[in-house]
Amino acid sequence: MKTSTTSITPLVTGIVERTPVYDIHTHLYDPAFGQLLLWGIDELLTYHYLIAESFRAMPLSTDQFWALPKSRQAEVIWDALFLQNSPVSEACRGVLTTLQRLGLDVRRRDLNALRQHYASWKTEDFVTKVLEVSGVRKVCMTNSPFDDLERPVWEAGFQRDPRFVAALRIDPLLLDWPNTVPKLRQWGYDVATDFSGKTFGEVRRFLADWTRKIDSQYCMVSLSPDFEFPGTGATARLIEEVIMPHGREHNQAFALMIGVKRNVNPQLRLAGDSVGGSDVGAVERLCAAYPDNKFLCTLLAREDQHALCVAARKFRNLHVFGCWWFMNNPSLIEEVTRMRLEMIGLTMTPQHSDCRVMDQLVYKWAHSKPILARVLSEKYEDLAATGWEPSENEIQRDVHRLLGGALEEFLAL
Ligand code: RAT
Ligand code: ZN
Repeated sequence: MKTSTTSITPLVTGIVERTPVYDIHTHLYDPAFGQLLLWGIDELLTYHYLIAESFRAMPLSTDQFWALPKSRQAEVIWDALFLQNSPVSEACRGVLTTLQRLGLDVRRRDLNALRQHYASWKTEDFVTKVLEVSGVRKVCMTNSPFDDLERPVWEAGFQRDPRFVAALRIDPLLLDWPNTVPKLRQWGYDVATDFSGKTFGEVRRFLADWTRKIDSQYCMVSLSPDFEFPGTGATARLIEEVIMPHGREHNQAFALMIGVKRNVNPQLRLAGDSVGGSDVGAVERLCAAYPDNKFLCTLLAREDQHALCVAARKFRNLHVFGCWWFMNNPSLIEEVTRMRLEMIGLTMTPQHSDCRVMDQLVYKWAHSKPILARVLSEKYEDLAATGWEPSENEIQRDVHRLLGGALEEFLAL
């Protein structure tokens, strides 16, 4: 059955709302990881996006702030960003959307009442509730064998929760090779700082072991604006000799998240990173040099988004994803999603959540989905004006693709 053009927006909105999401990049954990899976009101309030904003609005010095226990940090952020100012920023609004959709009453502005409400939940039930409320069917974690809290959990083994899939994060390997060598040696891999002997083969064995151990969906790294390829440093060398052959052998796409300037303000700790323009040419050269490898890419700088779309038009082995971090604001999501649909159609993943706190799934998707519905409706209306009216089935198919299905297809190829 064809739909009439006048009803397209409500229809699309309903389909987008109901279509379950595969969230392809988060910092959430399978509940088996215990304390590593963050959730609750104090975690929401001490999200690093809010920490960065709160320093602009509160009287404490950074040293005074960091000396506080987490519950006090949450209180001073609540005071600075919610009570002393109206919480209009995207990250602040996100806290309120989350609480509201979880059934809490935000009108009283009472942090302790919110805490009491949270106290009645158990982790397992809370995870299920959040996945249900946010409409998320599957969550991709970020899994680092170099994380001393995470590694032992994998090594001990556990019963996997099928709603949480893994992705292998390898920043220390590619960005801090000299300090990674001793670790690899300690774990039984015969590697040398100067890449001599069996080094490349041994790093491949390390990646293969972890890819299998965690059942990795893809392999990922975040890179600074000055990332170049080809290059003479350890990063480019390891990409050529290790990551590329590993990717082909184990069908592991290589996800590049480029544009983060780490630690521009060290006093802010995890909240102290910034943004810089990247060289999209480096991504194009990788895609051209390795046509049998698959690449995922998201860029942090707004000004790089157009060039990345152009690159994706040239390389079918490049899958563009997400509005990452500083891009994850309604005005920018709308602009970028519209541009991507216009330039590469449905062969991309417009959004991922990057959640660090379980509850955030609720707001990240509640805020992004209406934008996607709006932009998509506009595009269908443009089609309908030609007489090409999309059917309900076609819309469902398209939306499934945009909410994770396209990535699943790309990775399965
Ligand atoms: O978005 C974030 O929370 C950042 O801190 C980073 O973790 C970033 O998403 C990354 O994966 O490096
Ligand atoms: Zn991330």
